[in-house]
Amino acid sequence: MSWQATVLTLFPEMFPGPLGLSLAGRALDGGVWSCATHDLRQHGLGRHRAVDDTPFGGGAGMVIRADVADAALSAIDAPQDMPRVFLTPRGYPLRQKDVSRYAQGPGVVLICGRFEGVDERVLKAHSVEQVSIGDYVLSGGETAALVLLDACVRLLPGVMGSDASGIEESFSDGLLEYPHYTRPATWQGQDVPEVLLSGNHAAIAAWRQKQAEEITRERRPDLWSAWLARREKNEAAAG
Ligand code: 6GU
Repeated sequence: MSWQATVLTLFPEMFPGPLGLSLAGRALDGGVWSCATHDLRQHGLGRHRAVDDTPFGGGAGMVIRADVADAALSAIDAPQDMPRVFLTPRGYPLRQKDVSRYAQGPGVVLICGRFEGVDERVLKAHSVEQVSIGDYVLSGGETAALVLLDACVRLLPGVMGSDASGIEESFSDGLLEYPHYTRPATWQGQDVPEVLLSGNHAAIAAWRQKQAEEITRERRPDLWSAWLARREKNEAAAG
């Protein structure tokens, strides 16, 4: 049984988009995963197939109607244990652990909103998780859905080379990665850090660890604090 993505959207032609190319595209062609779309408009009401309406309480924008979203969610053929995920800037932040959980399951049903969002009642009724991919606003959930799918598909068995698990670990240990260099050893007057040419594997590992720590402290104080706290806890536990 292959991993199954089902996407509810007003723009089905946006899928698989860039995920039809490269590694994800090869895995799609090879049947490792599938990507089905359902056009929300098919469940729209009246001559204009309206999917949205004005918000109760007033305010700007439009909201996707509960009855329309419910009809779309009820029409899809996905097992009950498959997560339903609504992509919204109001959601819980998407983390690697969430991606890993999705990738390990049978697949995901993704709901892409436009406008101001979807009536909250239908999200509750269908136990829909709400997820955001970062602190900026996109014009719709579709590009966020593509990001989520990319992150999941690369974890599916056979999609990436054997180095995939290593790349994963380096992020899930809580630090950003150290910088990389290749030939030429001198380029426009800049030398590669000498230790990397030394052949001293212990010294290289120590240099990379220090770089990872410094870069994390500088760029991501949030990750750095969490990493420090975890290290202290581990040291306490080790006695
Ligand atoms: Cl999931 N959707 C939209 N529209 N904007 C976002 C987002 C999602 N995550 C961050 N910004």
